[in-house]
Amino acid sequence: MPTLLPSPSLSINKEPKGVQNSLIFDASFLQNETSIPQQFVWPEEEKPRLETPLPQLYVPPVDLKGFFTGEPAAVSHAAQVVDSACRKHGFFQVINHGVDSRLIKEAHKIMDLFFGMPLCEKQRAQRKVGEYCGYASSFTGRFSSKLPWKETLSFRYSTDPQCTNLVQDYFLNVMGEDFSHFGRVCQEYCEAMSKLSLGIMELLGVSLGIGRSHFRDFYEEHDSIMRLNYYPPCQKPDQTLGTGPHCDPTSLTILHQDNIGGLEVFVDEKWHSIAPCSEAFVINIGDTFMALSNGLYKSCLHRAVVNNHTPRKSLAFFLSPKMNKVVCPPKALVEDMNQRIYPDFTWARFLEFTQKHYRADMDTFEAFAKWIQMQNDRK
Ligand SMILES: O=C(O)CCC(=O)C(=O)O
Repeated sequence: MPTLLPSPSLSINKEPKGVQNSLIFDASFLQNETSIPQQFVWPEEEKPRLETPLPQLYVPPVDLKGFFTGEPAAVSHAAQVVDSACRKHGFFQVINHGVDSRLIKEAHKIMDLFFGMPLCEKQRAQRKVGEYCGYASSFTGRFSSKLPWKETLSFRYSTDPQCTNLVQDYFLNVMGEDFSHFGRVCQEYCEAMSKLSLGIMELLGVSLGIGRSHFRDFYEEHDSIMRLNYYPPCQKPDQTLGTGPHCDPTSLTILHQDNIGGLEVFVDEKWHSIAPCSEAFVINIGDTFMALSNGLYKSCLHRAVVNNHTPRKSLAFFLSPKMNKVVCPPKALVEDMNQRIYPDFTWARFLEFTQKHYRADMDTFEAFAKWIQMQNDRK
């Protein structure tokens, strides 16, 4: 096994005496390393099997144009396709979604610029401990393990009237004037995602038989997260993962992946790949919407693999309700045959829980319920 030696890729922070030295992921160097640090090597049973191509998951493309215009046959077809995909695994794709392809291309372009900068430049937006916004790459201590082979840049998008230029202002504050174009593109992209997510909420309302407005109204005000994922090449792609297996705790994810491929979904006890399609967004249901649909729609385990030749990019918009909104399924989805399975909760509480305790191999809501109980007992 390679030893973790100080190198240009792994800048050593000299911590105060008694605190473990830490090492930071610098893609510009690490992508050429043939022996990858132990912290990035995943256990045998979780490593991706790259020698044989995975079966492809059929993720039905849903044509949103007809749905948005309200053409009855198109509405009923879209609802039926979404319903069957969401009951099985929660993944589908949308095409003719109304998001300008020039905006998507521009977003990919500025990602290349950002992640292509030297590490010290990117670190101007460094994520602070306990926060979810900012630039993050793996931070390795001696005992860290199963680290993802990627860099990310995350920021908040909110519909709060006080936050009209939240994204743009964020970049202006942390990166300065030179990043005003970058901030504008990210702001515009989030606005497009916000609009699209509300359209998809209408579709989910129709597919669940409760009408267009219920979920749209629920999410009309939202407090969401945008994350740019950048996966540098890795010389040992069969030993590591770009994003480890996880379910999204949020409500709905809208993902745009470039044409490299790497997204995989765990369905019927097997990993399946999702072929990239630049005209489509991949949509998946998150844990919060699974609870809101009273378990009818599934939030499914997924991950991303890396390769040894080309960087891969994806843009993920995670729709979430306002922090204090109580997540409770509509009465029409609760009946004798389909009793309540999840407790009422606010997104703020669930977010806190997932940030502190999330593990891919646990039953999230069982653990969440125990955590709430424990906190109540302490009062
Ligand atoms: O990059 C991808 O394809 C998946 C990203 C993802 O699952 C995430 O950011 O949570």
